[in-house]
Amino acid sequence: MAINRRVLTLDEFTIQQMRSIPGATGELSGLLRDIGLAAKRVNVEVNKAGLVDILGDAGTTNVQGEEVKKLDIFANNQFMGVLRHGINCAGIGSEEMDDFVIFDDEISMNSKYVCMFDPLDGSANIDVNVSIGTIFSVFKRVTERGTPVTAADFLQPGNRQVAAGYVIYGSSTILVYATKRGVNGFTLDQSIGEFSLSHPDIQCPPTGKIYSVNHGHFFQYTPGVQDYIHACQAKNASNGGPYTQRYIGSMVSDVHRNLIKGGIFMYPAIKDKPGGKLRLMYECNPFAYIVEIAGGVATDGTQRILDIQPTGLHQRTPFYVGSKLMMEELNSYLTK
Ligand code: P6P
Repeated sequence: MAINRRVLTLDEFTIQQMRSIPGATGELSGLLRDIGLAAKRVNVEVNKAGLVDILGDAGTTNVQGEEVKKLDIFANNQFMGVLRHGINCAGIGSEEMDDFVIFDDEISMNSKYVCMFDPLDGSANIDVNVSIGTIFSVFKRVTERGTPVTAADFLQPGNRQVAAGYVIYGSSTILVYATKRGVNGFTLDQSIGEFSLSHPDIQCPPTGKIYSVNHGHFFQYTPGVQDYIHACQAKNASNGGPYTQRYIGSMVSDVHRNLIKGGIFMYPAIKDKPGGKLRLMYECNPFAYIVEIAGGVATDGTQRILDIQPTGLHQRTPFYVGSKLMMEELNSYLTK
């Protein structure tokens, strides 16, 4: 029977990518396949949430002081388990874990990569059936293989990522990942249980008509941010508008939509979050890497997200990301 080569599965795609890179060892491809496996297991639980006792709060709070949902813990355990028992990851940092986790068996310690995860972003939306997602970032370790990883392996600037991606558990389940070779999206084909290439070579449109921000915080934003939001509201057919405001409150969905259609997503600093709400290492760095590879821009309002030298696993940052020309217009307001 002829094999349908038109639609590659994630596994086929990562192996094809590996074959085209001289000297590739296949470890990164294997790591991405491991992440895809864990995402499929999380997807099963997310899709039946509400039918089984996995909704609601776990009765604990995480290092961020936020209520942990049962699905948060399940997702964290899935990604931790697959990577710990795989052969491609030496340790992980997770939103759900106070400190990074060293995989101290001999095979894991000999692995080349470490990962950062937000296992289930937007989990406050779980109980009301709004789409949620997983976000991940991959670094090559800087310490010697064969030894336990250290903080230095994780606290690298985002410009040293070798891959990053996200999974959206929504109307369909899609995994998007980027390497320096490009951004590609894979939709879970339930008939074969495989992520299949659906969005090859994703490019972020240079401009768009969607702006995403929480208007409820408007009076806490700086004048520059407020002026840019007013400029978005004033757009009309004569100056690239009219714009639409879209804000789901689930970062993976908001940024994914704007990546595909063109747009800008903003989470500025506010009074009770002067350093911003979103985390640098496992939310902003991965999306900044993906969007930049796709042709967009990501800053903290003053510098490239990917150039920030991290000082802590869970540090936060103001976050602006999206279409190049829209980000340039935003910057003209922030630097006035
Ligand atoms: P707010 C979800 O909790 C999250 O971390 C992101 O997914 C989302 O973009 C943001 O927070 C929403 O925050 O303050 O607007 O509800």
